[in-house]
Amino acid sequence: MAGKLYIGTRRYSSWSLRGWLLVKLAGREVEDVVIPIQGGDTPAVKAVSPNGLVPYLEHDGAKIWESLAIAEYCAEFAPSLWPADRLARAHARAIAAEMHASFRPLRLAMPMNLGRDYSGLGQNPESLADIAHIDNLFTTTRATYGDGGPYLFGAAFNAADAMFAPVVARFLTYAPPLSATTAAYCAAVRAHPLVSLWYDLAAAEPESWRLDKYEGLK
Ligand SMILES: N[C@@H](CCC(=O)N[C@@H](CS)C(=O)NCC(=O)O)C(=O)O
Repeated sequence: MAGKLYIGTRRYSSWSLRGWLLVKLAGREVEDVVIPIQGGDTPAVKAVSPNGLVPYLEHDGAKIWESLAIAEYCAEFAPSLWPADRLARAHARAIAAEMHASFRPLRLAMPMNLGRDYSGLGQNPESLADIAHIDNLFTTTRATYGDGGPYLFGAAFNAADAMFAPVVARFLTYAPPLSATTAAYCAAVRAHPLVSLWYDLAAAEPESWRLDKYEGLK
């Protein structure tokens, strides 16, 4: 093992899912260190991570925090994490960066929970505006670059898909209104072997890691 990837409770930690997917897609052999999070200010996270957040990757002497920086680091080993075509690559980076910087109303209204069916919950004008915007991003990206496969840029599940995978997870848990294209994309992401593995590992986590604030939402 050439290092460690610190991640939070898989059931809840959306940013950890991004980092973990990126590291796995890049074929980096690191130990996964799962820290049960308390949904902010977890002392065990603060003790290891430079920004007090997960994911945090230590690999072969490099120390990388922030999921988008992890994406770029992983792409140094696996350049196909970004599309080969210049225009497609620019678009992939733009939507990944937008994901990293935005959509706070959606994230607040629909916290990731991989073990619940919260169909119909979390819809307010701001979260619905985020969802409509993301639906449009998915639809236009698929229409422009997605030929030849089910993912945003076609056959390969890449860094942009990894950045949006936790949004897909929210769409599956909260079932907001979605276009047919986005619903099909969500099904493809959920069926990806690494996403499936993450869901299985989340389902196997101890019940004692569950947090009241994310369970029993109404
Ligand atoms: N901008 C950061 C966000 C990371 C983040 O907010 N991680 C959350 C978990 S999803 C966290 O570490 N929270 C601290 C805690 O729960 O103690 C990134 O892109 O990696």
